[in-house]
Amino acid sequence: MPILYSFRRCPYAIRARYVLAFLGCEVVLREVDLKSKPSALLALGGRTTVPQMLDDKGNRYPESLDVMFWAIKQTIRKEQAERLWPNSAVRQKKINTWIACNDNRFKYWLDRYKYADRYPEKTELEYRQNAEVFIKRLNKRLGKCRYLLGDDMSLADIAIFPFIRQFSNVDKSWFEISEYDNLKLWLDSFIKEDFFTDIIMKKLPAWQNGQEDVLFPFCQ
Ligand SMILES: N[C@@H](CCC(=O)N[C@@H](CS)C(=O)NCC(=O)O)C(=O)O
Repeated sequence: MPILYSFRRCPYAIRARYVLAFLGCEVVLREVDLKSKPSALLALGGRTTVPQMLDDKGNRYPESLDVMFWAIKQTIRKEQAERLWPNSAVRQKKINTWIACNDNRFKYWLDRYKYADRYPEKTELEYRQNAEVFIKRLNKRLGKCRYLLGDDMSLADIAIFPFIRQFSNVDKSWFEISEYDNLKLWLDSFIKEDFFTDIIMKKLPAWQNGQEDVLFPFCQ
């Protein structure tokens, strides 16, 4: 069975676990303590960020998107996979563009907004305002349709919502009264579900070498 190194609160790991669970792809889950990474992960060499997956042939999937696309390819839930990653070059390009904006631009400002004290060049408010450029785009788009690409949830939604969850948690009371109502509804449609709280975000102790395997998704 594939092995997934993961960290519960990491937004990249959340999106990888979400797609795996949504598409019913079973893996052995190893919760990593980022301050003391297990030697089995370090021994892989090179990139040791999480999420990181090894399939049963020993192939390595070092990034969250690699894991998500592995699940799309492996799953027997072909219809659901096709909705997440439609067989249309135009739609795939749109998904990639949304994800690139999130990963390459929004994440930069999000990190600074979250840890404004570590980046004294600007104020927390300025960092938030920079992050809000993407927030506004999302909110506008979600005023037109339920998900970023239309009526169906796609890989773009799953790849992005964990980062918006982080954004909303920096100043919860501000976010709650903010003008971003479409975004709030969309975010809640992910994070208020039992699927999210009980399966994706289930708490686990850090993995110890030799312990019994923890199979993920837990149960559906
Ligand atoms: N581009 C990577 C980013 C993964 C990443 O940065 N993960 C963080 C946790 S949220 C991590 O492993 N940090 C520990 C480290 O950098 O050593 C992906 O998509 O998987």
